[in-house]
Amino acid sequence: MKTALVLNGPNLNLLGTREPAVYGSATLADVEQLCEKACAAHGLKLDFRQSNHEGELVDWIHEAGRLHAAGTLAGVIFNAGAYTHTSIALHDAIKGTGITLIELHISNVHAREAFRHHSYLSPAAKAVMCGFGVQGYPLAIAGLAAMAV
Ligand code: CA2
Repeated sequence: MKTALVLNGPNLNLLGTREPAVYGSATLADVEQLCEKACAAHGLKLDFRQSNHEGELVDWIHEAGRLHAAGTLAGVIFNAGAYTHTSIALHDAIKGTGITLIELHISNVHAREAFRHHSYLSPAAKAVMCGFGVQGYPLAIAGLAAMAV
């Protein structure tokens, strides 16, 4: 059984506690449950993580690269939060790993402030999903499963 690695970046631990008009009322624990259910439906094993630290996210992408090389990774779903718009380090980490990575955003970043319209991750991602609320996570897992066949 291959692993779907779901990575969440800075401040996503606050999900459900503030800004419900933008991000909804589900907590990150609720999102993990949605992902568990979707992975079970698609025969994948879930590894779900969150970090507020750019370097830790870089380390996790490197780890995903090793799992990919070992043939045990289905892919990565990555909500990098605000690092999406700032991090060349995350771009560099993804590039060249060969992993299937889906960039995900809960909100429609293109309908928000101009500084959210540019992503350093999109050029290194296989696919990009945004604006589906937290339902984007199980939808992205279904997409990952469909790409794997
Ligand atoms: O829409 C998304 O998922 C974002 O990746 C969320 C990031 C934001 O910087 C991106 O532009 C779009 C922010 C994550 C912070 O999440 C919070 C959730 C609830 C309360 C406070 C922050």
